[in-house]
Amino acid sequence: MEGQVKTVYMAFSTDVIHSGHLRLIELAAKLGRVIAGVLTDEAVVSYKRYPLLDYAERAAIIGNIKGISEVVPQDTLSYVPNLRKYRPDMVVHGDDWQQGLQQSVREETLRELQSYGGSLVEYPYADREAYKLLEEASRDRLSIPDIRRGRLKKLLGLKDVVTAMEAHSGLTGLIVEKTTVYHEGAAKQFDAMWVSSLCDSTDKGKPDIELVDMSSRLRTIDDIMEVTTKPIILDGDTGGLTEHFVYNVRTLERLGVSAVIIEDKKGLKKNSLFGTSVKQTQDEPEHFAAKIRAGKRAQKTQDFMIIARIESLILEKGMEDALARARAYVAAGADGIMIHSRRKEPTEIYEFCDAFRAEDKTTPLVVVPTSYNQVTEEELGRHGINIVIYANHLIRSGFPAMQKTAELILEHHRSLEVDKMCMSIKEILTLIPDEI
Ligand code: SPV
Ligand code: MG
Repeated sequence: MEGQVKTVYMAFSTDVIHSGHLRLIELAAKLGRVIAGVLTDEAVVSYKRYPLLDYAERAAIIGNIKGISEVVPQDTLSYVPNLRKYRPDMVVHGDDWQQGLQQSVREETLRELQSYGGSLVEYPYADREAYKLLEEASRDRLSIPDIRRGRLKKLLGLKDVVTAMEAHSGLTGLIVEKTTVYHEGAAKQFDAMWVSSLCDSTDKGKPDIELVDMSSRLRTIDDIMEVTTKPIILDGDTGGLTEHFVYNVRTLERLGVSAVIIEDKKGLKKNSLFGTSVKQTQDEPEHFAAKIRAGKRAQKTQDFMIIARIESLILEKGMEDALARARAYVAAGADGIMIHSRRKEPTEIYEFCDAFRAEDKTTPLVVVPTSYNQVTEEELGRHGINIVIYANHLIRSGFPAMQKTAELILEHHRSLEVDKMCMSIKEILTLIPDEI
């Protein structure tokens, strides 16, 4: 209606307000009554770094800025659900979202606005060096051990299913840190990193038999930590001798690792996916529970997690054995249970998780769906699973690509034929910035 105050919608995911935001709000307020959609913590972590301030803090700050009339939560990176709910006359945004990941969010917003006669108003984005430095400082804060360590527990509180992808070097760490996709109205990133014994050993050309010692594992973790901010879950193999494990718990905590997962095997450890085709011995439940208790006593902070991995299904010891061990390990203080299987179907995993959840509603459950990889995270979530680990996929995809490249050069006595498989020289030169 003529003369009626228009409504203007803006979305905010930032926890660092600067003059660029204030200027945009000032311009938006001239157009009408401004509704600020503040992205929930879950929506923020779906596409960028973990917020330093939680939703309530960010909503309170934004709600108090001059020119903002109302604050509402925005549950997804996509504007569409809120546009349908509030039907604003306009959306105001900086023109920076015309490129990159946000491009699809913009297109979707435009389509939705056009469907009911709304319009998009864009102002030049203030790309000041100082703003970039602020963002970098926020990232630096997230990589500080005390801040990074507790993030896995926070994510478990925030999301139904937390995903972890394996990383075995600074470079693969960067892939896990930065890869983002936008699909059907939602952005998605991995939540955490799994430092796999298999991949860490393989990358060093060694077998996965606890031969790569803790000093070397710590070196890998440090390489990853230097260039990333996401929480780290360490594959701690058997945890070694209890007398050594307690020292390692403190070291990992001090470094800012969020969780260690130890498996209930003893003697020479072989990779679980060998199953019973090689000799592997399961530890006595009492002995393994004592190792967990010792680790829990040794830890200094509240937020570090020791997760017990049960190998009963791998070693064909039966469901009852697995469930009894789960009870014993939780009673010993385990902060989570990982149940592993090498079957092609998820049946035994679901049977275990359903039975476990019937008696324990809260202890986080962790799975590694390598052999039963047809299952989706959503399906696993419906069986009470909280952490899904993609345990070896970057090394398994990287290796064949490198091998093929080596073969082609040998075949052709030159490198022209591999060019189409390689990233450009410009890309590799600029992939890692010179400065931090
Ligand atoms: C690893 O990634 O090293 C694991 C998981 O322990 S698995 O290889 O499936 O045993
Ligand atoms: Mg392992």
